[in-house]
Amino acid sequence: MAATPPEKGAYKDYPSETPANFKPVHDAFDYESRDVMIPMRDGVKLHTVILVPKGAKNAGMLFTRTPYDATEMTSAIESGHLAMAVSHDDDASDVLVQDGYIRVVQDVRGKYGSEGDYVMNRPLHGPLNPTPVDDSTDAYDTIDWLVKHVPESNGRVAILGISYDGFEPLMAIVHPHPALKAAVPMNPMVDGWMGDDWFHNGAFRQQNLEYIYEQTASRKNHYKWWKNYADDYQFFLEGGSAGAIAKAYGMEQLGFWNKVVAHPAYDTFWSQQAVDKILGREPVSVPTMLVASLWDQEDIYGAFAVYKAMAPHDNAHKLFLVAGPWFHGQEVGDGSSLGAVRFGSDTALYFRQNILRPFLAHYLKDAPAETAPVNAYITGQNRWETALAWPVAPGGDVRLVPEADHSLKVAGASTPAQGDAGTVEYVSDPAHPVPYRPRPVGPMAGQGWQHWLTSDQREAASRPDVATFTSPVLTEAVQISGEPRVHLVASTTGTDADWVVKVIDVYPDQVPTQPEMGGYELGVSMDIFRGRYREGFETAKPIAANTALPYDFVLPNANHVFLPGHRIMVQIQSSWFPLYDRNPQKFVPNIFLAQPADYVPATQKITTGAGGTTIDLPLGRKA
Ligand code: PG9
Repeated sequence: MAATPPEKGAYKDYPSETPANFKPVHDAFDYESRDVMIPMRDGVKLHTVILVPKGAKNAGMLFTRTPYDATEMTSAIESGHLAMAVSHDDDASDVLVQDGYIRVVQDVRGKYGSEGDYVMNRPLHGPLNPTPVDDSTDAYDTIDWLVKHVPESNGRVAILGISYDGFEPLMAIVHPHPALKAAVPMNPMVDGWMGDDWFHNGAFRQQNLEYIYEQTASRKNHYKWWKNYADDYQFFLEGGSAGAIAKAYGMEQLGFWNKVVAHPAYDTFWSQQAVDKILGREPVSVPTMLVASLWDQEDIYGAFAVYKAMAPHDNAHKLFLVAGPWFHGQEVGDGSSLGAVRFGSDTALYFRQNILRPFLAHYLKDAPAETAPVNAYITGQNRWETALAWPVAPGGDVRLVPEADHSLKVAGASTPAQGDAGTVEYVSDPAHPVPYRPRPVGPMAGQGWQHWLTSDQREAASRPDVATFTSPVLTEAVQISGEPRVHLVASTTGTDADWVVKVIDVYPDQVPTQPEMGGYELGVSMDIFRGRYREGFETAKPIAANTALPYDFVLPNANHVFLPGHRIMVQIQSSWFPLYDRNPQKFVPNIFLAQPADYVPATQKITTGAGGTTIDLPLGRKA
């Protein structure tokens, strides 16, 4: 019999120094890490990391489902201390460690260590998803497995996470597992078209091309976005339409991108997966704390939208809302300041220790109930308030009326506008769009991106293509809570147009306690509206040129006090670049496919004064 040939490159007399299967020794760790593959109902196994503090008994489990790499999230620092291992963990690791919870992080299907196919924000089983599985069933099956296989647990699970990981708790509370005792969706992605990651009111957030590319080109995000520019403004300007740029990167190979291009309007592809609409039809059976950031540069819409949809049928008082003065996800970091804006104390630490911690302890450990239904931070005044419901509004509005002389009248909503009807005009040129933050514009990462919603709007006010209206100096505080409502009346020489409306707090010219805030123009609530959806989001329609037409939409929620000595400003412009793709201003059926010749300058005329543009600010509760 012939001898078995040696394995290629292996020499019996000179063996490898690397063992075939090394077993790390972690006896000195203060936790045990278990790496498991949990079977789902369709046989697909999901990679799950379970971190159990040594000596844990009867402990609650804090569960996160993520497309961002469970292994990375649970091994931030090489250390035997759990607190270090989860220190990059974006889900309030201090609370997790202090209260002795078991930490569970799972890769969603199709990402990193998990089997199965990846679909972006996989819609629930139904018209958009013919398979028997979705993020709700995967959460259910995982929780079912966890309560049977983690003997140190007390059989109670809370699911929490930020952004995409915040969308997951919302999926888990649809037909929830009975062991799911609490959910904390933080800055959740809820409606990608209406006001979260992909579009705002129909305007495409093209800096997300990078995200779509890296997230969907491979299971483990191997393919990295690349650019030959330092300034995204230049990159997107030279690249043409978002569709043209995507094509140049081979993105037609990516399933999700093709769906985005095929669904530029708010058709059933978007409305049927809008999580607020889904949860509006569900009972509120799991105690749920929605966490919103008032300057959320990614998902400013979702948490409030879900609250609005669920609150009317929250008969058993299981719904909670927290609104903090943060960028996207800042609540798990340092919340002492945001860009130039200082809060005088760590608002994120306050949230974690005084709002989140007792909430989790109540539902996972039977600690006394301490959490108010609504905890909202009042920006401008820098203090938390509690309330029974959101918005914290006693009713009534303050109406802002832009005037032809660029002044802004501040009146009661029922007061008819007095100034003469007039117009203010500017030329919007797609060859010179208005930057959304100072150039060079960095990518969707880093501090510039995190802080941009608080950046000084003086930059924009000094451009001729931004219409600016300023109130007199306020003699008393104006406190607002909720969504400003825009009734813009405007004409354009084009057949399509974008309208960006910003409500701004103008600081006094000199601020002795913080000189760099002198004259600062702080955006309090700002958004974009794509004019082709004036008559409805489902279908794009050309705009009648040279005709004053109404555009009605709401701006993101605010909870702010304009202090005496400050002024209120409204800015209106027709581009917010390069975050939002340029509107060609000549109507084309699908802007992703716009050609260079379609981009034309247009003269925009805002109707001011009586019968013209108004912005209604919902009044908040007076201090
Ligand atoms: N805002 C990010 C995201 C969520 C969902 C889809 C796409 C992007 C995130 O931070 O996870």
